[in-house]
Amino acid sequence: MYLHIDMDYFFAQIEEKRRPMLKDKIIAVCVFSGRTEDSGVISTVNYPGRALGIKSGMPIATAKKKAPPADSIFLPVDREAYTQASMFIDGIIRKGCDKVVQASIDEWHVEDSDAIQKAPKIKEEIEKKSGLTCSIGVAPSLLGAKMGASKCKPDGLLILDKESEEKLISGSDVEKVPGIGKKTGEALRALGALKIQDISKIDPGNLVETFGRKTGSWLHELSLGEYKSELGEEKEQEEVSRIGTLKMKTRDSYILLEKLSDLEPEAKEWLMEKKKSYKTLTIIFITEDLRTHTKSTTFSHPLPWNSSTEAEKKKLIEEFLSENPMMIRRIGIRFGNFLDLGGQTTLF
Ligand code: TTP
Ligand code: MG
Ligand code: MG
Repeated sequence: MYLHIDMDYFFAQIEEKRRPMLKDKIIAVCVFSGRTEDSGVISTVNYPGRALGIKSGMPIATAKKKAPPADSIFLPVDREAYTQASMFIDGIIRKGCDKVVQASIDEWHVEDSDAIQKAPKIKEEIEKKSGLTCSIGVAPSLLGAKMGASKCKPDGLLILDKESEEKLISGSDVEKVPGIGKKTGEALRALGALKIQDISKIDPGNLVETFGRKTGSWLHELSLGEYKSELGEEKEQEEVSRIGTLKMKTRDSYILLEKLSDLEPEAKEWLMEKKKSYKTLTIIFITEDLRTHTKSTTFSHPLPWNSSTEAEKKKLIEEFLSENPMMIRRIGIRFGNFLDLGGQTTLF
């Protein structure tokens, strides 16, 4: 059996947990682009906000028109906090199950013969330890588990057997099935298939001709109730970072550099363990208005984890200070663009 675990209104739920008084208010997490005060899009919103039609990807200005100002708060993304929460939850899931693939920042795929027993326990454990709710679908296929989780959101658990899985998928509107995008959905509708089960009436040859061999045969199988599942490959970590709060707001580059030196060894733990080198160094600045800014440099040659980057850090800090007049509240360091050092372990 497969499990699909997806956190509920993830970024907004983390913000809500930090500010329990706002629980019944509209909490929208925003990607501010900085061009004007309201330029940018909604990253996610809690359920009171969804009830008013606010959703991910919507321009912030449009969302603000839908939300009464007294009842709503628009916050900037705090990616570091969400990544930390995601890593913490990842640890809880891996402790309970063997075959786990993290599919996105708030989503996990699990294959487990004991899934039905484990699912409620994992859900409870996540909530107890992180204070956050998730929704879990359990089904004979990963597609069924995924659709089950969406169906029981928020704070739900839905266990499907073969029969109820097939009922859910075959009775679903075509565009509600993960993997069927807007274009494919429209083309299927044009061929007369509104629901997955209707696809079985389309000649398979016609499907292959319209959608290509891979998608065409996948759609045909889907309509017959054949759902193949693979957990897929786990994506390797692409970057590591640590961020810290300064004792006081500052623009003093010496203090900023000192804070970075504290954070750097923690950020590099994973690099060191995996003997990786990196090509990109990023400094993260969170200014007094709580907005996040970054400054990066990419080296022409990969640097081993233990090389010194004092000069580059200083340069990035000075560049930032010259462009932005605000005080800095938190600062962080990120390493990315990894390369294996292979046999060159003598470097250490
Ligand atoms: P989702 O799991 O798609 O959404 P969600 O967790 O906010 O809500 P749901 O309860 O329906 O699962 O995405 C996880 C996070 O990814 C989300 O909290 C914010 C971020 N995100 C964006 O930044 N932009 C987007 O367009 C989407 C869909 C998500
Ligand atoms: Mg989610
Ligand atoms: Mg998700």
